[in-house]
Amino acid sequence: MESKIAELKAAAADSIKAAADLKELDNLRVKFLGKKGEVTNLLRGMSQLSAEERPKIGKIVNEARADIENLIAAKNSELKAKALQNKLASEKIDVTLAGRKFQRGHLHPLTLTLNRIKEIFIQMGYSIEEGPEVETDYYNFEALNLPKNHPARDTQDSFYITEEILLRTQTSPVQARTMQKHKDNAPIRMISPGRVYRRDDFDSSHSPAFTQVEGLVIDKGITFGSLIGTLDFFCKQMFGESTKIRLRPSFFPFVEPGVEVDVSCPICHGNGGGCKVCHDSGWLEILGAGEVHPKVLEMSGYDSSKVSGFAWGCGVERIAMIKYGIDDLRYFFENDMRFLNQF
Ligand code: 2U9
Repeated sequence: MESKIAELKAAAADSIKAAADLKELDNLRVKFLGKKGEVTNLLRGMSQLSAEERPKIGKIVNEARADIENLIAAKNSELKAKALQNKLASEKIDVTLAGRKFQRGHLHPLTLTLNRIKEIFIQMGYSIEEGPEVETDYYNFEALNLPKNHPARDTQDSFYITEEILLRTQTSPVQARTMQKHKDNAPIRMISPGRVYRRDDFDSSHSPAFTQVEGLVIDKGITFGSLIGTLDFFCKQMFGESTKIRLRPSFFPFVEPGVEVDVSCPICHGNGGGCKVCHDSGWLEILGAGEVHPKVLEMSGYDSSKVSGFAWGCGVERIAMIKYGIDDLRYFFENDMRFLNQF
C-alpha cells in the first residue's frame, strides 16, 4: 500500500510538472484529487486494511494528498504568471501612434435659426409656448375666424384625420389655447415655434411639413406702432443693424388690418443689381402680421373694447434661407453632410 501511494505521488508530481497550461493542470487535479480521482480511490481501499494499519496509512494518504495539492497550487501560480507574461508581450500598445479622429456633431441650421429667434424674443420678455401637432378643427380654424366653408381654408390644404381632427396648418392654435387659459384680459407676450403640415408640393420653396414661429402680444394700449417697432427690432437683431423693413397691405382672416413684411436683402444690402437671393429687387418677404381681429380676441375670452393685440407669423426655413443665403428648402430635410457641415 505504501509503495502504491509513493508511485501515485511520483506519477502526480511528474504530470503536474509537465502540464503545459491551466486547462491541463485542472484536468490533473480532477484526475488525482477529484471525487472519482486516484487519491480518493486509495482512501476507499482502506476499508480492507487492519485496524492498526488504517491510521498509519490514512496519515500517509492524507500527506500525499496535501503534497499533490501544494504541487498543483505552485504550478497554478507559475502557469498564471506565464500566461500574463505572454499576454503582455502579445498585446503591446504603441502609445506614440496617432489617435483616431473624434467626429463632433453640431446643431442643425434650423435649430440654430430657431434658437436665435427665441433668444431675441426672450430678451423682450416673451414666453415660449408649445401645443399639439394633431389639432381640432376648432383651434386650428374656427377660433381664428375661419368658420367652416370659409374660402381662406382652401389656401391651406390640410391633412385631416377625421372630420374634426387634423394636423395643424399653423401654430396659431397654440395662441388660441394660451388666450383661453388666461383670465380677466391678462396681458400676453408669447411666441409659438413648431412643426406645421400642409398638403403642398415638395420643391425648392414648398414642403408638406415645415417649421413656423408665430408671435402674439395682447395688452391695454397695443397699437400698430407696437407691431412695427417689435418687427423692426427683430429684423435688425436677426439680419444685422442696417436692416430695413417694408410693410405692404395684405389679408389674413385672423388680423385686421393685415400686412406682409419685407426685409432689405442682407446679401446685397438692398442694392439689388444682379443679386441672386432677392432677384434684383433688394427686398425679401419674410413674414405676415397684423392687429388681432376683434372676433379672434372675443372667441378666446378677451374683451376687444378693453385690450388690443398684434400677431405675426413666419416660416423658420425661410428665415434660415435668407440668413444663410440657401436657395433650396429641401436641403434642410435631406441630412446631406456636405450641406450640414457648413454650419
Ligand atoms: C392668433 C391671432 C393672430 C398669426 C399671423 C400671419 C399673419 C402669417 C404666415 C407667414 C408665412 C404663415 O408660415 S407662413 O405660411 N403667417 O402671415 N400669421 S398674422 O396671427 C394670429 C395668430 C394667432 C390668436
